[in-house]
Amino acid sequence: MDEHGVDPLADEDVFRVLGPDGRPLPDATVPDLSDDRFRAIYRALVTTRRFDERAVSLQRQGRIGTYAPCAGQEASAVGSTHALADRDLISYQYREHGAIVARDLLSEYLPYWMGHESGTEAIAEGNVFPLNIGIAAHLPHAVGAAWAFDYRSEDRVVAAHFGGGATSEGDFHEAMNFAGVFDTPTLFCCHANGWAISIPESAQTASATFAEKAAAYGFDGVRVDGMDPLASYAITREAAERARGSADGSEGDVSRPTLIEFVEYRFGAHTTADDPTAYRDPDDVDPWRALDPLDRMEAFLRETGRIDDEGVEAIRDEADEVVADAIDFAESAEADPTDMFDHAYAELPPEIRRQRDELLAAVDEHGKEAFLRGE
Ligand SMILES: Cc1ncc(C[n+]2csc(CCOP(=O)(O)OP(=O)(O)O)c2C)c(N)n1
Repeated sequence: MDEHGVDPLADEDVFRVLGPDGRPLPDATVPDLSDDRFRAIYRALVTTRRFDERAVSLQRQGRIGTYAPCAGQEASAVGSTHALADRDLISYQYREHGAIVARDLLSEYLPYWMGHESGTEAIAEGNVFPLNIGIAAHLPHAVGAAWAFDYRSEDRVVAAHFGGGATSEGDFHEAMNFAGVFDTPTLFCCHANGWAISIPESAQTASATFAEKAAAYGFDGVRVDGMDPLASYAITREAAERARGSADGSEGDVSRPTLIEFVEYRFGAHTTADDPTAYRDPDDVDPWRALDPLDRMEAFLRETGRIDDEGVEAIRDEADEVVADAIDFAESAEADPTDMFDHAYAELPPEIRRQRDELLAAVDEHGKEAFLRGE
């Protein structure tokens, strides 16, 4: 181990490809990917981290709303998304920004955090459901979408992301039960990041692991080092094959869901409205920094001759550029106060229509600018 000390997952039964130092473990199988794909995973990790740093800074400047940082959790979102096909659907909570980066949707997405509903509308084009703040409320919808894919014989799976705290919600259990009974092609991606705001995992569940909850619903639960991008890739790939019903290629295979517990750690605050020093010692974070996914992936690429100083520099520059472009794009988005009525209903219910008409009349009277925040 390095200067940070003991590997926090040393005694945990988690699937890993890379050791904490980024070297493949002696008995691990490194996923069979092209050099470009390995570098693309690294690029997405670096871009996600850069986005995260800039997003927190933008919030502090009043340029975006409340934001949920993801530093430390990039590998699970990026690695799992690389293991899916583009046609597969992603339904996420609010912290798995790496999935959006891996789908190359950052510019389309960022406007959401600036209050533009167009942000969530645009990512739908890339097969990503809108983010979900009502904890676990997206899970029955994700299972419903997976069921629909199965019903229509479409070869598509759904990766549904959520935190450990979400497993205490009824929606989680209903979704898991339905998926188990009806064999929906769903990957339940549980991000065990240590906390649900200020509640530690030890106070969240009496189960030894989140993964073992899957047994109650009759399907597999697996635990993986969620700060290892290649392990996150491999385990998701396997789960996606099982969901497609082609795990071992044998005829008659049925599609099965999987619960994947990504064991990881949230380095930063729950959101920009949170102060983690109120409930945890800053020193608690340190051991987890030794598992930083960016360092491990960079070390892996260097060790295997897939990248050098110049390559790393180029990827960092590219990440800065992608994020800067996304911010420019988002800040140039035209705001319309009536947007908030547009995307929830195909047809507005009478009461909502009345509210919209009232707003339109007020906009007519006072001008649009009166309803938009000034610079
Ligand atoms: C139904 C519901 N209850 C409570 C909240 C308030 N809340 C927002 S985030 C959060 C914690 C969620 O923790 P977890 O699912 O572990 O995800 P994490 O934030 O750690 O990524 C809570 C309780 C909410 N958004 N929705």
